[in-house]
Amino acid sequence: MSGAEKPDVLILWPIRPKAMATLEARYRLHHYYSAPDKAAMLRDVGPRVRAIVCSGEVGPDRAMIEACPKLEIVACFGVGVDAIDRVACAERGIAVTNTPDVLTEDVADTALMLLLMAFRRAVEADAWVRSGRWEREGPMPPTDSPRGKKVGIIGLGRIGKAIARRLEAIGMEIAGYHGRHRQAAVAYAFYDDPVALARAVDVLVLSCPGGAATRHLVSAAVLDALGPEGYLINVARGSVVDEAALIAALEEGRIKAAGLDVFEQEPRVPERLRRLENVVLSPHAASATAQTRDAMAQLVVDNLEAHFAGRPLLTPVPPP
Ligand code: NAP
Ligand code: 8YV
Repeated sequence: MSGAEKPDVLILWPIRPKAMATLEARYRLHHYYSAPDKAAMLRDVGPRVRAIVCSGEVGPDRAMIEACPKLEIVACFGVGVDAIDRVACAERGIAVTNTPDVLTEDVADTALMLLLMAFRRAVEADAWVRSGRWEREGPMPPTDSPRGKKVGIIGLGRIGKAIARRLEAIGMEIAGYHGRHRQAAVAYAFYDDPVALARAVDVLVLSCPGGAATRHLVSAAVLDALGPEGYLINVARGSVVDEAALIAALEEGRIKAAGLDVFEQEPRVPERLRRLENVVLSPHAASATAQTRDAMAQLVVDNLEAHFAGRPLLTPVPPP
């Protein structure tokens, strides 16, 4: 492809260095994420843009899609595509791709890590040593054991099942799951009501998509059903939880603790949440190992290559 023919690609989120170098060689990149005047960049290059690279966190809304009349494909560096206005894409026949499977195991590891850190009060234990409390005051009080505790999973898909495997391996019981459908091949109990699932378990794990359909699925009522001995682990999206209700429940001891990788207004995390000792916080990093992020980035590169070569996409997301 000669320089003049290189398709214009708008970059909303810089992916991994090697993949960015490949994209740089093949396309005319427009680095929207770092543009000092984003509106001016969109006005200037929007009419030429044929592809957008975005992430699980930042995707094109309807206004951006409309500003790119030649847009053909949105390649998401992430499996969750809730940041993309997929209805606006479908109306124009714009393809959407994501990065399923390659991140499943690392995200499930993070859910297990957050769960164990919350149960074993790992942040407090670390501070107990560093601050000298161990020397001054002796051993830290005992924590909770996860063994034998009942778990409910909201979103028992690729990641939810990988989490279930890990939790069973450490002796927890998967007592049920919630989703839009009962899964014929799954033996765990299906709950069509998240409140009923929360009432039946000690730990609620979230691994469903974000977006309008799941907004505040975990409400004050769900948290109250989980109860004062209950734990919440969220590797899904911040939007799935009513964060104000969660903060109140944690502050008032109406649930015991939480492990959170995702938040409603990332990267802003409310001060009240940051002050709490019964919460473990992670900066939306569940897939963030160098190896997995490289595999995700390669899928972005490969999907764009397939699209511009007229070949089938590797990981297309069906229209909503
Ligand atoms: P998946 O295989 O498509 O699984 C999604 C699961 O959620 C399915 O079991 C689905 O079951 C359920 N679900 C879909 N819509 C729902 C709704 N409205 N209410 C309740 N359940 C619903 O996807 P995956 O690869 O496991 O990824 C799941 C999600 O994890 C992503 O969409 C993303 O939000 C999140 N994620 C987060 C990170 C991170 O960095 N923290 C990384 C990767 C992924 P039904 O079809 O029966 O509803
Ligand atoms: C990433 C994610 O944090 O895959 C997803 O849905 O949220 C994560 O893997 C993100 O997409 C990379 O910025």
